Amino acid sequence: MTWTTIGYDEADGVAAITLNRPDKLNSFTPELHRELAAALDQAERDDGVRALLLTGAGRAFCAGQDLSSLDMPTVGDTIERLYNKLVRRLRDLPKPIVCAVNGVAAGAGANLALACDIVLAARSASFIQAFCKIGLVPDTGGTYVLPRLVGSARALALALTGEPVSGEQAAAWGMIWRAVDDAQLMDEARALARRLAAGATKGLGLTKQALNRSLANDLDAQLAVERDLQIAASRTEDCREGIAAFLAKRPPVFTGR
Ligand code: T3D
Repeated sequence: MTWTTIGYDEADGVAAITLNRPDKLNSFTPELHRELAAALDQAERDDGVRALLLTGAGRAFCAGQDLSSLDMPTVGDTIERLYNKLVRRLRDLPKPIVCAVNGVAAGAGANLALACDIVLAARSASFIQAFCKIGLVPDTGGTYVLPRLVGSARALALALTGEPVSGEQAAAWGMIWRAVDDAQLMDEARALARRLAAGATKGLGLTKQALNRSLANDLDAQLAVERDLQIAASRTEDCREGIAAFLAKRPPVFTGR
């Protein structure tokens, strides 16, 4: 497949997807949405892909919706059909997704990053809930994840002021996993994605599901989720291999099955 607004490559069990409209800070057009959705489909379908890495080309990660192609009368439809679908897709994808935030992540771009499973950011990157500056409301799951990640006080202040949060501050607040020196970001993110891809990836997919479901559950419901997902994990070849390797005092060789 030929891509025009993203880059896609597969190596070492990792599908690396790069948002690629650097002149417009990788902002979302309908074409970028289409290609990103197709890339996620391809990465999910391909058994050789066991982890994903998402990043941006150039100096930005993603500046959210391309404002020159924002169509006000169809905003609700665009949100439901494209942004909401994208967030659900990332959350439901049964393979771990690492996000490397290489620069500014604004509007839907900030919340796209936060919808991924493990987020690394360059120290110089920034997260901006830019919506308030153009009279819009945070979307792409921002009002769901932000208060859960940083608490209501910070979530509200970020959404109401649109103040940037640096990579370093985002890590200190628990909004992301880690801030990394700019020059090290892609090496660290690739190494992390490769490490996940070499792991017991069926189990990692189930783990992701368990943690995502816990956000809406009480303890009893979540204990039931853990029981059911543990049954599924215990039936994987990788679980058998992990236990056999432990007992034989050798490193496990996981195959993602
Ligand atoms: O129906 C729906 O789609 C609703 C959904 C909405 C979801 C949303 O994401 S709404 C929020 C949209 N995003 C924004 O409001 C952010 C807009 N961008 C900015 O505020 C700034 O560009 C940044 C803070 C991200 C970066 O600032 P800076 O000074 O580093 O760069 P810049 O000079 O502003 O931008 C560089 C170029 O990218 C420039 O183009 P030019 O003049 O060189 O040809 C700029 O126009 C372009 N650009 C940046 N962001 C967008 C964009 N072009 C279109 N849409 C953008 N979002």
